[in-house]
Amino acid sequence: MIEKLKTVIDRLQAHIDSIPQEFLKYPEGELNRKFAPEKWSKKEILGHLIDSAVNNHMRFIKAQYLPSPVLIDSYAQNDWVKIQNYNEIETSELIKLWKVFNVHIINIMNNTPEENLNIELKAEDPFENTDTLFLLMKDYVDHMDHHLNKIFN
Ligand code: NI
Repeated sequence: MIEKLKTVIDRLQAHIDSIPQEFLKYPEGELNRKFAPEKWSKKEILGHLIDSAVNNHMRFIKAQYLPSPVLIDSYAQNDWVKIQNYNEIETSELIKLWKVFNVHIINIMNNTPEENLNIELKAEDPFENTDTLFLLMKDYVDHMDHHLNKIFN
C-alpha cells in the first residue's frame, strides 16, 4: 500500500513542478475565455481544482478521526466556481493558491500512517470509486489529471 501511495504522491508532485509554468504560457485572454456561459474557462478549471483541494483536504483529515465509514459528501461544484469568480482573480495569485494547497496535500499524504490508508469511506455519489482513504487519495489525483488534460489539450 505504501508503494502505491508513493506513486500517487509522485504524480501530484510532478504536476506541482510543471503546471505553474505551463499555465502561464497562455495569454490572459485565453485563460479567461469561456466557450459558453456554462463552460468553465481555464482559470475556472484551475479554480475548480482548488475547490477540490479544499474539500479533499477536509476529507483526508476527517477520515482519520471520525467513526468509520465517514461520508464523502458531494459539493455543488458549479456554484463554488461561480460564487468565487475565478476569472477575476489575478492569474499568478490563483496559481500560487493551487500550488500551496497541493504542497500541503502532499504533506498530509506523507503523514498518513499506512494502516489508515485502509480506512473505509462511504460515498454519497455511488459512482465514486472512493471506498478507502487510499482510493480517495488516488481519486483526487485522477480527477486532477482529468481536468489538466482539458486545460492543456
Ligand atoms: Ni471536476
